[in-house]
Amino acid sequence: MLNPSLRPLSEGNTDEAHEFATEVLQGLSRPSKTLPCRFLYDARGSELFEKITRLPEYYPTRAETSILKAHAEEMAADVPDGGVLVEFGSGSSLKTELLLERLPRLRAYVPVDVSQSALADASQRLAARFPWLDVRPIVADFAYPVALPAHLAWRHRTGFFPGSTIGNLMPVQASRLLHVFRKVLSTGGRLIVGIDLKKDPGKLVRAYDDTAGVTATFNLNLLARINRELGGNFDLRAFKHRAVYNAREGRIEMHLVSLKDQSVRIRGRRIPFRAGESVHTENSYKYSVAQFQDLARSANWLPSRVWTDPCGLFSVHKLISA
Ligand code: AVJ
Repeated sequence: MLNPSLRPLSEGNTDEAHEFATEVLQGLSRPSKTLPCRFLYDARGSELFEKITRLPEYYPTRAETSILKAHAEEMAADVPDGGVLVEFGSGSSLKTELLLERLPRLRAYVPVDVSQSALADASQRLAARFPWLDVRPIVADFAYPVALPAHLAWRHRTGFFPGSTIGNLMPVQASRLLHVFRKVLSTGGRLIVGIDLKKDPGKLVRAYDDTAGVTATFNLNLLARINRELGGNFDLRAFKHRAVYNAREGRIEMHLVSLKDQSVRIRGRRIPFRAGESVHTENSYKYSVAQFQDLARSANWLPSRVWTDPCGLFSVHKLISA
């Protein structure tokens, strides 16, 4: 064991399995069927998403990484010596290394994630690579305010939320999340947040419906997960992945479309599907720079700088807590 601080602290304790069952049955009982997108990311789903990030059609990860590589110096410039970097939904913390390389006088790094194993792996790797850094992982859902370890309480905080994860949320929920981050990061705190930009709908749809079918497998894994964990009997060949751009809402939508009239049993309940009926599984909102700045202002953040890649595919914003 390296350092006892690397053992992730746990906050809250949701009953995952029970919650999964309840929300699946609720979502599939609605007139327009839905399944919450956070359940896409079990171990298999996270592995498939990792594969998505390497697909030729899926530009966001590469575009954001190129922005971080080109501008990490400027992003790190006003993080004060002795400050703390808090990452929300840190996962494998790969992009974070690009910032940490530029922050030799950072005091502590606090990755927050629901996956205890991802946190433990990333924390060990970062502690080895940046030995001066106090790495303090917290197992928690970033949708709720987390308390930083007491010895870091008074230090300046910078938040990091890359990956366009905020695009999963409806704008009102995104605004609420930015309010929560303000609470965690305090007045004067900073937030560096990545968000995908609006662009040609054809390019967007191809990014979410790749020719190799990885995104289809990722989406269908949600049904496989219901079969595995809730004893469901979905026939995965009787549902088809569909990605559409909803221009009115400014979002990519992922759906699973029933290819025939059928019914499925889940936890002893029978759920009917008509041919062509769809289950809405995920949204990925796209923002112009001005739209995202308006969203930030709605949550009392002051837009500061914005960086984009040369092709204008993706944006990284720096916000200052008002
Ligand atoms: C992880 C939410 C950023 O919206 O681009 C990718 C999820 N879903 N392909 C995105 C996703 C299908 C991804 N985020």
